[in-house]
Amino acid sequence: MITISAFKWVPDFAQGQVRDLRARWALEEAGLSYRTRLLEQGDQDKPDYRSLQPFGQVPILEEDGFVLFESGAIVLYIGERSEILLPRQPKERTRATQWLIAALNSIEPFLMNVALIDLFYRDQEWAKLRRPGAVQFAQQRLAGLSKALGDKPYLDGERFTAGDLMMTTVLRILGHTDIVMSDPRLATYVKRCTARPAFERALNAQITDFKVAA
Ligand SMILES: N[C@@H](CCC(=O)N[C@@H](CS)C(=O)NCC(=O)O)C(=O)O
Repeated sequence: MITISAFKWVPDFAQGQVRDLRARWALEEAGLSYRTRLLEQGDQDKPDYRSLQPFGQVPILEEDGFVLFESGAIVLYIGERSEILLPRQPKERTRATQWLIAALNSIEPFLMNVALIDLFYRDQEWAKLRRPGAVQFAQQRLAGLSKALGDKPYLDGERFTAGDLMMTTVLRILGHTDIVMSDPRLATYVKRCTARPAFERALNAQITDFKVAA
C-alpha cells in the first residue's frame, strides 16, 4: 500500500495548503487507497527522514521500499496508474506533463514570492517595498495562464489531467488574496477543479488529520 508523509498539525494559515494535498488528490482521482506517515514538528529534520527527503519536507511517497520525494514526481508516479491523470495517447500525456511542470516552474515561484511576504514578513519594511513588484510579476504570469486557458474548461481542453491538479493547488497558494480569483476565467477554473469529489475527499482527509491532532 502507498504511504504519504504529511504533518500531524500545522497552523491555520497552512491547513489545506500543505503539499501532501497534491499526492492525496492524485490518489483519490486514481482510486488508490493510501495511509499517512504523520510527522511531528521536527521529525522532518531527523536523519531517518532526511535520508528519504533531502530537504526535510513533505510529502514523500513510500511503496514496497520504493521512496519518492517532490510532489510533482509523486503526482506523475500516481498518474501512471490513472488515465484520468495521464491520458494514454502520447501527445496528450506529454501535454499533461507540460502543464504540471508549468505549474511548478513557471507559476508557483511567482505566487510563492507573494505568499512568503504576506505570511512571514508582512510587517517588515523591505517586504512592504517588495510586495507591489512581486504582485506585478505574479499577475503577469497569471495573465499568460488565463489567456492560454481561454474558454476551455481545462488547460488542455475538455478533460482534466495531472496538469490541472497541479495548477489548481498552485493557484490556491494565493487563496488569502484576490490576485487569482479576481480573474474570472481563473476563478471559474479553480472552482471547477476544486468541485471534483476527489479534491474534496483529499482536502477533508488532510484537515481531519489536523483536527485529530489538535
Ligand atoms: N518542492 C517540494 C516542496 C515541498 C514543501 O514545500 N513542503 C513544505 C510543506 S507544504 C514543507 O515540508 N515545509 C517544511 C520545511 O520546509 O521545513 C514539493 O513540491 O514536494
